[in-house]
Amino acid sequence: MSSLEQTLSIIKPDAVERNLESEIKEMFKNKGFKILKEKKIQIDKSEAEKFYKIHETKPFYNDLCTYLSSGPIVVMTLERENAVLGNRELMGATNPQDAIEGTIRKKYGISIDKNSVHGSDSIENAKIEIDFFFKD
Ligand code: IDP
Ligand code: MG
Repeated sequence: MSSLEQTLSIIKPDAVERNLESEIKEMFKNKGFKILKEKKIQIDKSEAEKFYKIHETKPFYNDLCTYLSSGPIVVMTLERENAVLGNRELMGATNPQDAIEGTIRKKYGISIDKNSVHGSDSIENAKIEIDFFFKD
């Protein structure tokens, strides 16, 4: 069974900094994703801490939040059939070294922390994350 879904994607600072925004959007479009909403913003550290709250007990939490707030990011609502899982597949493994050919992280990721993209990991979290960035 498939169903039309929305997911949140972020092009992270390392990719925006290398001007990879249009290449990455092209990869989404080629896989059938529609970009419903998008904005380029820079968030402050406290917003990054809120966004990544699920990871607050992890040893990398502080560095992760410093990093996400270190430069401009592009946040997008993507829509497609099975968008959540489809985006996770297109992104590839968290560590670019483990990502398979054809994925965004394989192509553009630098390291486990500078891995170029974020994508929601469940339908429930996608709703929360879309609201986080796009609720009026
Ligand atoms: P995901 O982005 O593939 O969903 P998560 O486990 O949700 O991966 O972790 C969120 C982000 O935290 C990752 O994208 C990565 O940038 C960073 N991260 C995850 N694990 C590590 C680690 O072991 N060391 C440093 N950074 C990490
Ligand atoms: Mg995650």
